[in-house]
Amino acid sequence: MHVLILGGDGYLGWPTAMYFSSRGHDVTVVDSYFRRNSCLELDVGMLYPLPSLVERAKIWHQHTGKEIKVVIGDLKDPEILRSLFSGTLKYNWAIRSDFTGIPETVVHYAEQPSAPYSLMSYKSANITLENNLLVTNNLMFAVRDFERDVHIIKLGTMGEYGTPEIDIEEGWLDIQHKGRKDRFLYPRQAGSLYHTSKIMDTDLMWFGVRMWDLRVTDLMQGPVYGINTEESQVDERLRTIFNYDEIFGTIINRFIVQAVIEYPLTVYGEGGQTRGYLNLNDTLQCVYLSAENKAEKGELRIFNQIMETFSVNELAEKTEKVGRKLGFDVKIKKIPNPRVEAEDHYYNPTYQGLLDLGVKPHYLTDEVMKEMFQVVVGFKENIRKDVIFRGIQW
Ligand code: USQ
Repeated sequence: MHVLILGGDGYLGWPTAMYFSSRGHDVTVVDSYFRRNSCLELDVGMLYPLPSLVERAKIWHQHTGKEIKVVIGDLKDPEILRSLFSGTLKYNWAIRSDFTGIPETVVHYAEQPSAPYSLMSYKSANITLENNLLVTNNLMFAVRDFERDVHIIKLGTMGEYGTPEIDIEEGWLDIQHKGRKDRFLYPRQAGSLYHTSKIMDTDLMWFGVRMWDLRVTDLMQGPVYGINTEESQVDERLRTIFNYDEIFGTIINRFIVQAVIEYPLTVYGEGGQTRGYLNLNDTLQCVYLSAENKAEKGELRIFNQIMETFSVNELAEKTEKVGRKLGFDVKIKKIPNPRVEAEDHYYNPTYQGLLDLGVKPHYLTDEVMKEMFQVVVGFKENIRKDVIFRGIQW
């Protein structure tokens, strides 16, 4: 299979590229370096330095003999996106620089992924909306114009649903109204502008499916945690980008870093906020199995991509327990919630579709947390306290 990974430099993109490549597929990654550049601009630091995308592809090739082709470009520009389908693209790195051809599968991660970033200011809100919607729209039109059979796997987010008082279904809801029935997208009501941009993406894709019979899988993913994957064991320079700051870090990764430097765990508000979580290794399985089992033509297939649910308090207690066993003086501190979100709410999402496809979940066990602690401890000297909490208000 020829797989195009948009956003191939990111936390999920790079591990996905190696995962497909190690299983024998032709992989091309595209990235604008938005995340790296933003980390520099906002001065938020990273746990460890990261080779460039081209360097990573070269390291991967040295160890495995496999080629991941690299394109550095901004997919907001429709011509750049279209060049990936027309063959007029310029690879920044490839062993064989001939065009691999129109991809069978496009994995679309090329989005501004941070809720706090989207609410820093009207400018960052505009950057989020502009990037996320234009890239998605450019992709939809490229597929419409060049090859409608391409399977688009788009990363959505569980946050699109918000925290409704009823069970969350996998994407769709059957509605009975005045004696008649129909099936609609499950109601969406996001808690940040980033999450709102993902709702708009879903709507774009749903439009493309209805108008042009596109094949789309939307993976409604919860916050991901983890550092190592099987492929990154080959060489530690192949590890994914790892942020622990307030803007780009997600909660479990942040809590482990905080515990290592004995910074009181930043529980926002009452800590009853409950979300569905999954291990980085499970993201890879989910995307891979979705690619192997395509959506039908004219189908918007939606899976809820989570493996278990936790409240913020439960995550803090788990981190405290494992950290204490490892000898860290872990403390928990409730701080006024900078976000506008329910802190005590009903949460009962369904997540069966990906398990039915064959995903074997990795759960957040003490052992899994311990392994993360061990990696983080190795970079303890790099951890900056000043980026952990700056208090970006909604
Ligand atoms: N939280 C804390 N303390 C912290 C950080 C977060 O209490 O130090 C709380 C937040 O208030 C929130 C929950 O933990 O209730 C999750 O926050 P998060 O920052 O880990 O995740 P979120 O902002 O929701 O976004 C992340 C990813 C995003 C993805 C989303 C999935 O950045 O790309 O789409 O998780 S979901 O949350 O299901 O929408």
